[in-house]
Amino acid sequence: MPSLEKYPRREDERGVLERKMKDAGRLPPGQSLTLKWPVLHDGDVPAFDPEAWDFQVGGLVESPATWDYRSFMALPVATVRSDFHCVTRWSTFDNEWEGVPFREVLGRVRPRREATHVMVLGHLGEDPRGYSTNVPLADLDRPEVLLAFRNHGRDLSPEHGWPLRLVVPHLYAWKSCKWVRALVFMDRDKAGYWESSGYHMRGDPLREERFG
Ligand SMILES: Nc1nc2c(c(=O)[nH]1)N[C@H]1C(S)=C(S)[C@@H](COP(=O)(O)O)O[C@H]1N2
Ligand SMILES: [Mo]
Repeated sequence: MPSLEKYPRREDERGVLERKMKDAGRLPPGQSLTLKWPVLHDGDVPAFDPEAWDFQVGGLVESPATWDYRSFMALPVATVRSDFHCVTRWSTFDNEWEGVPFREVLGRVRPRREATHVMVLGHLGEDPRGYSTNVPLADLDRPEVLLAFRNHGRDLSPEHGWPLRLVVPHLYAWKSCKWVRALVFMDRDKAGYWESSGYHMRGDPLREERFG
């Protein structure tokens, strides 16, 4: 009899990895591991024009800033390995992201004392500020939060957010705004795109903060 172990089925591999993540406390409740990297967003994938692209930071900061593409890409970069949890119940693990640490931006714009939350704005179809998601400042002021442009050593594909996306690994993935273009610092929490239709204001997957 030929050994079946020579021909592991993909589902077995998936199940084994999922069990491993569950045992390690890394699989949030109600989530399942996928070996694929699904594409999920509202609207069309935007075209990228490096001449027109900019990244704007305003609201309650000491030094509002606008970077063009070249100057943003000149900021310090880091590589972070992290997990990713979509509220539609799939999770991916040990994703290697490369990008500008969010803290590099914080250090340059210097949030004012009153700033408690950030509205993150990104493309929705043709509108460069059409998608939005609100995130507590404390959840962005962490070393693993990146403004990312590469995944596993490769430039992001357009559908995964090229040229720049936010990655907030410890919150549900709708907070990880693709095609990110602007940040607005606020002194209170305000609902973004999905949060306005009932998604949770914070979205911690370990607490299953999906709705409300
Ligand atoms: N601009 C924008 N960013 C977005 C979304 C979106 O609709 N528009 N969807 C979010 C959701 S719900 C998820 S799960 C992740 C998916 O990222 P991926 O397509 O790279 O897997 O992107 C998030 N970022
Ligand atoms: Mo999602």
